[in-house]
Amino acid sequence: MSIERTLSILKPDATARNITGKINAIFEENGLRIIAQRRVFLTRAEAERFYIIHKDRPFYTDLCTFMSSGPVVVQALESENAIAKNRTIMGATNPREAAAGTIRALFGLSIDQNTVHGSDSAETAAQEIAFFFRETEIVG
Ligand code: IDP
Ligand code: MG
Repeated sequence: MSIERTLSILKPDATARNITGKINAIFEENGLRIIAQRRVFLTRAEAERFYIIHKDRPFYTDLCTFMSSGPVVVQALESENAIAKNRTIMGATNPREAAAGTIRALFGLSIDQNTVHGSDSAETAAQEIAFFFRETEIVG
């Protein structure tokens, strides 16, 4: 294990319900430090670029529509083993399949409106953090 950084996004369903603080409290209670954070309204083109890896999936259009439908909070989180730790805390993609107590089980509304994004590997974490933050905006 080593200190890692991962990209997190609090999705439009989280900002709409004013629960970003509740979610951040869960990260902090679990030892994830929020070392960069910004609230942004993604353009459709930005959402399409961020999720380009999914461009051939049937849900790509709906995903990009949703992610550009309201404000999001983009964050870099840091801890030991942060990438896998955040995926565990988030829960499964489909909130109905997410383990009890996970963010998606607690707050997710549907497989589309599942409240949080988290990087899934060291490679994507580095790419996704660089998508939103300059090095000077990250204060560990
Ligand atoms: P993840 O967010 O758990 O990593 P991914 O497979 O990377 O899941 O998918 C990205 C996002 O696309 C998901 O968070 C979810 O919002 C949406 N998504 C994934 N699979 C489906 C699906 O089968 N139907 C509708 N939306 C989906
Ligand atoms: Mg993913």
